[in-house]
Amino acid sequence: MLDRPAALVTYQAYIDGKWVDAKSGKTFQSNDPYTGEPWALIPECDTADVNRAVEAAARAFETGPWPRMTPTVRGKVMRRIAELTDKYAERLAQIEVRDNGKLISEMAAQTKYMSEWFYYYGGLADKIQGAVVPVDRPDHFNYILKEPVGVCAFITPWNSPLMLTAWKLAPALAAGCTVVIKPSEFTSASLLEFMKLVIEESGLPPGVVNVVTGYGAVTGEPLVTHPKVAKVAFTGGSVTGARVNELAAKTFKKVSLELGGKSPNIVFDDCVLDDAVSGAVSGIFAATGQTCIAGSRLLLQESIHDQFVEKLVAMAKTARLGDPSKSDTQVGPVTTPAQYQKILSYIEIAKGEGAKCVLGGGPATREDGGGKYFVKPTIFTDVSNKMRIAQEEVFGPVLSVIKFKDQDEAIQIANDIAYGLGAGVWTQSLKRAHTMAGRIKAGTVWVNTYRAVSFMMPFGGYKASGLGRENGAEAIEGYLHSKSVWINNGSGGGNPFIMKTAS
Ligand code: TXE
Repeated sequence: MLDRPAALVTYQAYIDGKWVDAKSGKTFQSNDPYTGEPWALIPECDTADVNRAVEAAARAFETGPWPRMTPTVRGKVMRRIAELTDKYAERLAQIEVRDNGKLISEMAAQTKYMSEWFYYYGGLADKIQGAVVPVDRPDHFNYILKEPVGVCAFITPWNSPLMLTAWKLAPALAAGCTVVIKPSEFTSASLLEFMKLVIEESGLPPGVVNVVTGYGAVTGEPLVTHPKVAKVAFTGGSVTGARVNELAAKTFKKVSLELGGKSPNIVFDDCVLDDAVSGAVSGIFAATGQTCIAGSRLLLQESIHDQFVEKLVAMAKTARLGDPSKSDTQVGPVTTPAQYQKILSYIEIAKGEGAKCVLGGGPATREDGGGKYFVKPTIFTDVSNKMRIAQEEVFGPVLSVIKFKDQDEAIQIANDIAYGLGAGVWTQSLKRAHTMAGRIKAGTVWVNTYRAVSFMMPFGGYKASGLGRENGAEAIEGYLHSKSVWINNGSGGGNPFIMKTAS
């Protein structure tokens, strides 16, 4: 269990290798979602601080050693970052639990696994290769140079603060970019600890990674609009993502967006029932449902619907609510008061729409094992895909169960949504598994599993779930320019008034 000292911990921002207060001297409080009490003071950075951080990152990119050192040496520094991440994984997990209320069992696994991103992309640093292209012009030698894009801005959310930063930071560093990160105002502490324990100790040159803390409009907007930022990588809600995309477009930045979801978890009558029940529970109640990949629409084939719901309710009912820092807790608090209110309001919307609440359906009090910001694991049946509870992201422990007749109807319902982040399929038929994987419009399809992610597999969304991909070898392309180089080894002759195309 976490030791929760009463005194507030004071943090500083990290700019150009130095710990600094916001220029205005302003701070704001970060709350422990389990107790509802403030536990940390975070600097409230504004445009002046953002400008300082971007200038530092720009200097580090234009004249500093990081983009200039050999990629092999860059890879070695990244391996050091990975080793230090491993070393401090437990400490970082504890801070995340204190700041966002996720379970220690989940966060400890996450922070431990996080080092793999730095090992993997550190290993890729000296495998970023251009190409020689046999262009169809005599006497020409052509090649493609891969170059880092420059200063990158990361805007990150509160649900997995460090992990979602690592997904961006590791490929950016491997490419030779420099970075300014703005974490969520609800969960800044773990990143600041990461800077102290890992980045400072790793020997990364000053200015390569900077952190400014604060609110979206005050800190985030000056960052995503700064003319010296070349790329924005954002994870958060779709509405904010659209705004960030619009702002970044004005100065033609590269943008990647990992946004919301309303993922279908589809169960066919030929599945292994107990596995699918467990997969449905994990899809929606793990992390208190506060994940972009939550399997929040459970599509059940009508022939197994009643039996499945019975088993599902029986399993979900046993979930142990409580202190997220206890290793046997299964459902923790909601991270923010606003999110708590949002979840409760969606429960009321679902009831008003005529969905049938078969489990939960409101706040969980201390008597239920909960506390201040706890919501009971909630299941609605008799949901139609047209209802708001089926179409809109709740981001909480609220499951909508929708019936389907056959495979075609399952596909139609699965794709009839603005989002396309993930999907689960439960079947023992190999043919059906491949057909579903091909026909579902989502960035990830899991068959007979759910919520699996790896640094080696691309992750991202279709439609309102985002732009671009993180993870896997291809993610590094998002941090690179391809430059075409043309060397004419022949004469300079030819008609100067027409474009030089193939001879
Ligand atoms: O996220 P926001 P919020 C969803 C979830 C949740 C909703 C709102 O449904 O209920 O989004 O949550 C920064 N310019 N997800 O408000 O606003 C902000 O400071 C630049 C899904 O917490 O998306 C934070 O750092 N930056 C999700 C980050 O954007 C701005 C994870 C994300 O905040 C900004 C979290 C602006 N104008 C919430 N406004 C997922 N898909 O994983 C805000 N920010």
